[in-house]
Amino acid sequence: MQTVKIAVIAGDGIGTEVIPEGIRALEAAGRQCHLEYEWTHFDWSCETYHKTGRMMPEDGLEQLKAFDAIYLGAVGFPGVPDHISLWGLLLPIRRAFDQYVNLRPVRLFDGVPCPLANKQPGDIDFYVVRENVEGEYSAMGGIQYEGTEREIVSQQSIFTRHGTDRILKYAFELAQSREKKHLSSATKSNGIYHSMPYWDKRVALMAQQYPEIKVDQYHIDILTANFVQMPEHFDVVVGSNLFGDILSDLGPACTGTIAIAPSANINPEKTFPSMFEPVHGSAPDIAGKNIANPLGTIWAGAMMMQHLGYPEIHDTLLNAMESVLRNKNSLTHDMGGTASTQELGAAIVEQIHY
Ligand code: GGG
Repeated sequence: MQTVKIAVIAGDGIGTEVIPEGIRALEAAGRQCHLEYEWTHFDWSCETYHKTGRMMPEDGLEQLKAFDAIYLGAVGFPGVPDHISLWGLLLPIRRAFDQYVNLRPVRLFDGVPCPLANKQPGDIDFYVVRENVEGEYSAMGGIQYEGTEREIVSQQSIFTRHGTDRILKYAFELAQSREKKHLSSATKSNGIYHSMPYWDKRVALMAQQYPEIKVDQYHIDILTANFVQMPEHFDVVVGSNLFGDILSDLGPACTGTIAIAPSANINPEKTFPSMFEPVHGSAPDIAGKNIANPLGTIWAGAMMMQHLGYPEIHDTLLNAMESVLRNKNSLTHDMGGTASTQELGAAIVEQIHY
């Protein structure tokens, strides 16, 4: 028996409800492949912040280094400003462990009601590749004349050549591995003077190394319109930290629900543990009601196993998801059903054993 060591941070809100279902599904799929998990739970969250003034202990990142991967639910809860909860937990992990790729698949599944007209499963199947450690997510800048009429706030975005080129390379390689071989890049270079024309220039330069790939360079505004009007057009979409984040909520919303969407924060060199989470946040409005959809977390778990070298566990989980989604009785309310979080989780486990 092989064992993988996973650090679990369920976090806040519905994070604490969906993570147990993810673990249940991973256990069931792992058993079939003679794999064991060693789960170590960390109660780092906004509640911890209230008690200790920190989202995680001072040596939190050091503790996480010992694991093969990190499985995270969600962070953020009313009472703790969002920038404190993100900069106290999620963002330091992404940055310290150089998880510079945020890979977010978008797929329309049979059985999930699609809000767009005339779309069939298979029509929507693409990846958003989000730069994950620099760009607009920066703590650089500041406030002056605070509290006065002259108050000035500035916020800097950071785009390094190293950081831009490595995420573009990942996206080009991914596009190269796919049938359509089509890469779309998101910027706003008519309005954002320095960083976005720079990104466009690096895309055009790298495109020369990948002559088989069709490359489209979009402004983010028309790109979002195209996501809604013709999502079947896309294959691999690459964007900065902020644009990638926005696109990877919009994409799954076009497939019926963002709750199904996974997010893999990857350190491709495997120098550090990578982190896997659902795209969705802690959703305080539905927390405690047992109605959260656990599929984003289960799919994130599948991506974790793919990353750790167990593609058969990934496929088992994805096949189970595909089968369960065809049964309306198993769907949670965001997908038009009435099943609870645990009922949908149980349906996945049952399907794996089937
Ligand atoms: N699933 C983790 C979570 O809570 N995500 C919500 C969120 O706002 N994440 C910010 C980000 O991905 O940059």
